[in-house]
Amino acid sequence: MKHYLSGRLNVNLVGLRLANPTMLASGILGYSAETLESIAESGAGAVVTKSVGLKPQKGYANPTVVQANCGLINAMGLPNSGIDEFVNEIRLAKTVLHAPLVVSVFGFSEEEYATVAKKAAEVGADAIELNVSCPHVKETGSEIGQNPEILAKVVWNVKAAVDKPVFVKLSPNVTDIADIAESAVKAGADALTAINTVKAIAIDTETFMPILSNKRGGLSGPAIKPIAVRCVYDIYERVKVPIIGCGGITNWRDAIEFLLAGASAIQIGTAIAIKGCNVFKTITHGMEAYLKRKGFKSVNEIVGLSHHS
Ligand code: RRO
Repeated sequence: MKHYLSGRLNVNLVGLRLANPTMLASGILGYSAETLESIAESGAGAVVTKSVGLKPQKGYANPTVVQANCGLINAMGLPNSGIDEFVNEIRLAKTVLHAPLVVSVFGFSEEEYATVAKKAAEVGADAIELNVSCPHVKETGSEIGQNPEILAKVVWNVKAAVDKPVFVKLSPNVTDIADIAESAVKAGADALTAINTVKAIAIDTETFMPILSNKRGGLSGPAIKPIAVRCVYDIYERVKVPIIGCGGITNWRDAIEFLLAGASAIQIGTAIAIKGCNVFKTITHGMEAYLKRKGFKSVNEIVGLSHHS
């Protein structure tokens, strides 16, 4: 792998070799092979696609995104081309990408999750990320991920269908995320991604109406970072599998904070919309300088350090 040089930032994430711990989060620019490759070229250690389901889906009407004070609220409604079309993009991505490709999948039943995951894995996905945490689409996403028994069935079915690592992306919109994490791990999850967006709403004071066409959406960006760090911290205390931190990371210090809380890698989404793709290089350079300054030879040495007082 071109970018995997032996160095301080190298990470082995359940067998996936990342040149550095930054990853493109699902949902941002993850529709085509071309954009996935340009993100990897910008310095991401791995990329995650937009979530794909069994059948094509248009998503919600506009407006689907609204800016909040410290982030974005979105309700896209899982727009996607369906897995039978998307396999072409996965195949193409595999021919051009120099970083691991993670395909995010969703379904409306445990069988659907397994079918989509199997098709993605068969055409070359290096890992599968299960979206069991989209906060605003009925009968999928967090309706699955908020229920430990249903979640376990989904994870179990997917694990039985694919021989690639399975990440489970968790919702913060639950009473105890560590309980949910434990259930996913017991069912076979190889790694956990924490977190998806936080349920939110924005109301237009002139029209008196919610701004998004779906009314409710998911909040991302700096506003949710402390929530996400707490979720990673709680999960790290409960389970042994690697955690991928996600939520409001915009600079190297945010990334380091997630690692200290227990994340082995981190995902970046909203910051790309705000700062552009350079954010990957800015963050990795900052992380490298920090590790050097603190005398660490590998980024892996600081994972979970805040738990060992
Ligand atoms: O498509 C969306 O509306 C969406 C998804 Br799949 C998700 O997982 N999280 C989110 O905030 N929006």
